[in-house]
Amino acid sequence: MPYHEFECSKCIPERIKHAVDKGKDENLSDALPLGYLNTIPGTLSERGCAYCGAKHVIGTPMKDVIHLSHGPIGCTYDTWQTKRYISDNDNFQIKYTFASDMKEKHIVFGAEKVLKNNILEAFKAFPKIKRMTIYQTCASALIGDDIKAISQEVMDEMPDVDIFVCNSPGFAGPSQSGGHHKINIAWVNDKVGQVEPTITSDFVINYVGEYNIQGDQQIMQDYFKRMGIQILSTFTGNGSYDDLRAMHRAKLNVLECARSAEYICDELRKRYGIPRMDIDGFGFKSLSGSLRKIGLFFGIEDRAEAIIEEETKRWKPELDWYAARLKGKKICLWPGGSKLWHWAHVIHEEMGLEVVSVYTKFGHQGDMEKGVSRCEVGALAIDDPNELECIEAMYKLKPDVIVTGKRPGEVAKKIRVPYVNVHAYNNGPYKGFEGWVRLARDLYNAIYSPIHQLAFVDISKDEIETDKGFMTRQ
Ligand code: CFM
Repeated sequence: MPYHEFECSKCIPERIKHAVDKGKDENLSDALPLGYLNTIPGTLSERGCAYCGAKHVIGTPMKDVIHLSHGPIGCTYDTWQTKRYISDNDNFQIKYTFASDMKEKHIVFGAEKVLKNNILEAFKAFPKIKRMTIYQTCASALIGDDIKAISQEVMDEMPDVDIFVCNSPGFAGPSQSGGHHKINIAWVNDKVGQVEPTITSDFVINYVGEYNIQGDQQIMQDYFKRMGIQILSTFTGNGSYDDLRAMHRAKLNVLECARSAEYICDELRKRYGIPRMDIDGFGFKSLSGSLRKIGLFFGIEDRAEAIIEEETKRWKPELDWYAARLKGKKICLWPGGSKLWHWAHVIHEEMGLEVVSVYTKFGHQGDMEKGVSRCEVGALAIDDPNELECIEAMYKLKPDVIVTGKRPGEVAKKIRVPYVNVHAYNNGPYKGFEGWVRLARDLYNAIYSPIHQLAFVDISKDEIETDKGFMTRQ
């Protein structure tokens, strides 16, 4: 059913252009949904802000750093811990969160003094940590506090510390994607080139756009190491601040999430001549192709083939067990940006699921283009869907499972659609051969869990009465 016939599209007619039924929509069949525009006032978007994109997505996975927000406490609190980007540094970066705790009086009189005190206090409290990132927020940006000047003052007084400042307030873009861009550029401008690494291999890479959700990065790192590749830095999952200052010495940038980190790869290519290679760690087929590509680049294809063979032999039977049980089940995909197209085809080809919708919170036009071209005919594609659209679409599409984040996921559960958390994961990692099996297992557990029989709304019935008439199924 075309989206423009949805009841909720009548509330905000401008939203119609943000949705397409692939191959079924008479008015829009040749078009893509509009994407990466400012959120339409009145629609309750599920997007994050540019501060969140800079700090929460990209900055804070760095493991040996005090991450401090210069702003009200809520900004820090809301970006603390929810993504489970673990590290081998005793998870320092997710255990603690730091904020200058701006109050109304600071808005009037300025907060530079309070910021400096906070920086010194934080270093004093954790004397082994000598690196810090500071994130501007809307509040500190609007009053114009000069964070860089304060940081320089501290670095002059304490020569053994280094501080990175990210000026990406919440309003610096239509969504978290604006913050990805800002922090990519700030890092390459301010920090890359400051540390000279020890090179131990002929095959040296930066592994970029990978955030180590529940250990994703460590799984992939294992494959690279078995191929004899030296990983100079990881941007930024399980990443070390000083390793990331040495990114300019890699021979190749291996880029996983192009949506969030293509900017730094493109800059490293321009400034240091390092080529960019886009890869994909999700799904047996995509991952095998990616390892082959890297092998080919360095002339070590045989090492890649050996890993592919060993891992496939080990994990394929388990994947097939789940695929036999997932076959024909309907799935809604609602990630942020790049998982949309990383998953749109492999989840069907390798797990047998029917992809009935592809939504993106903040994907750009290119992300939607790739997602729509890879998913099946009839799938509903929506850019930046709001909660109402999501609920109505679930009533119409009748999915067996939705993969999304916490907020929409909890709503889905209430209408008896099981959800798997693809932002923080249920029981990841989901990358790598074994990770892909874990995702299949979590989808299987979600769909077949008997708990759903106890829910208070039965989505299999057509006459659902709610206080919102439009939720009644046709
Ligand atoms: Fe890249 Fe990400 Fe994603 Fe993203 Fe994200 Fe994420 Fe995501 Mo949540 S960097 S675009 S801003 S793959 S946090 S690890 S899961 S929305 S699809």
